Amino acid sequence: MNLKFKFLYFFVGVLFVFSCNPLPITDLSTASLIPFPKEIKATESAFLLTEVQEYSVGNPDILPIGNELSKTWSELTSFPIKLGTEAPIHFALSEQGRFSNPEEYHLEITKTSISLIGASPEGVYRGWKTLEQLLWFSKINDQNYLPTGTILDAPDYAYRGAMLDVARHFFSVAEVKRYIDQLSHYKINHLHLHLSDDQGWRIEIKSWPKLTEIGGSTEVGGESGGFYTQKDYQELVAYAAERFITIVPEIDMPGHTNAALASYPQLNCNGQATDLYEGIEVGFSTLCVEKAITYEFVEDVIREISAITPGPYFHIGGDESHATPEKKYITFFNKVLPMVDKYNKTPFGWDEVQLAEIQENTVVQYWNVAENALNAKQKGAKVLISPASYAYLDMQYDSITPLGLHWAGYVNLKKGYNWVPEELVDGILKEDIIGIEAPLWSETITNSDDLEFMAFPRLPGYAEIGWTQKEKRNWENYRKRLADHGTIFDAWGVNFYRSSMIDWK
Ligand code: TNX
Repeated sequence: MNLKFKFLYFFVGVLFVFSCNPLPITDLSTASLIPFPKEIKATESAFLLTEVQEYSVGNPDILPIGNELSKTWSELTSFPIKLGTEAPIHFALSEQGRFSNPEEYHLEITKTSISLIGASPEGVYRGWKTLEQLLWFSKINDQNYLPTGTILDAPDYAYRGAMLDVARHFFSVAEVKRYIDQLSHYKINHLHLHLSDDQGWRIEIKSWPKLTEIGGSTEVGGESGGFYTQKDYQELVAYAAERFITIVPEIDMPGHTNAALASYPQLNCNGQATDLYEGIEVGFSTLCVEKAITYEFVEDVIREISAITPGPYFHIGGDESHATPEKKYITFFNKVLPMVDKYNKTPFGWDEVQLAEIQENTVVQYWNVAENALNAKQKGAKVLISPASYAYLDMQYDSITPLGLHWAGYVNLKKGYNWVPEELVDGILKEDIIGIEAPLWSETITNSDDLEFMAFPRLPGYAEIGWTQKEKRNWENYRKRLADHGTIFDAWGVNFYRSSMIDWK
């Protein structure tokens, strides 16, 4: 062959290599998604992140999610995308009636497009969080593409919650927002705030200002405590709502009320204010059930908080009221539960509250006594599953965990993950359960670092128990996926516990 032809062949060869650079073969079905989706079909090709400049949204209601998409896309891929029309990345709402669950979504990634369709803005948001995890995996694996395929997804349980005790130790607005961000990544949709306890009253009540002035002034260990103004609280509610998370406010009563009893002498049967309390004992305080002023107080609190809470629930506590005789406890809640209805909220209480005349709309949070959960069901109430021995984020992982308690046992990663809400209590069936919640009590937890050490990596496991059907959950598979999330926790700066059960990367 003469030299001219050799050159030509070489030139054509080079062109071929550059123009037909084959796309990588991928497998969307093995992506380390948490919570794991209902249905994944892989189409084994790739969507190149380098080739998009625009996204579009099909409805103004989902513009804020589009904004979040473009911000995160730029950060994770370093290729900015901006809002356009008929762009290759498109977020939209489904036509009426296509999906039955408001959180349902359909994500389709092809070689040239990404389409995310949600039953509602909430559904789009949940799907966006799936896409966001895929973007993270591309980043941590140094890949400039996403795997192709389709994901059809919807949650198993409607309520997937976390609880934060801001009473034993106060957490600032910024710290709570940081937790809300973390929860949103795992499709958690409720944050229950335990706003009062013996050691602190943490929310401004305008008609009873000393609650925060005095009752908010300390915390466990005697630090200066703190509280949310109603404005702060509304800011948290709004921040959570942007992430499709509903705040559930709790005012614990009639026990766990020393902070209120120290603030107002008239709430005590003997008319004398108690001392502020900085220890961690439980069960010694009670509101004075006989006094009329107790009910004026409780109603004012329910009214003021309900007025700034758009979510449907008001949690009235009711746990460990050991200083309230049972008859009085029942009298108290028979008066208080209708007040919650009066301010158009659904009453929520710890499992003991079933002793009172609960109505069918009540949600009973099973944390300790199975019989309470069963009785609640028999009375027609719904049950939220939060068993201390499986789902308490303040339980130590093992005997050498530097933070936390162990009265309900140690909860290592496998124990925390490997259980089924509807198989926990004989007689409590799936249809009786609204969902699951993982509470974090803060006797030993003082800041975001501590919080994250206890919540991560257990929290994603609870998110998966609430979202993913039990047939799709498997510890061996989960522990592999979680290992990839460790790299993401590091990138977020999350102080997580490096359990030896996981082969962290
Ligand atoms: C029990 S759980 C409590 C809390 C404590 C927690 C510590 C529940 C309804 N009551 O007052 O903070 O144990 O794990």
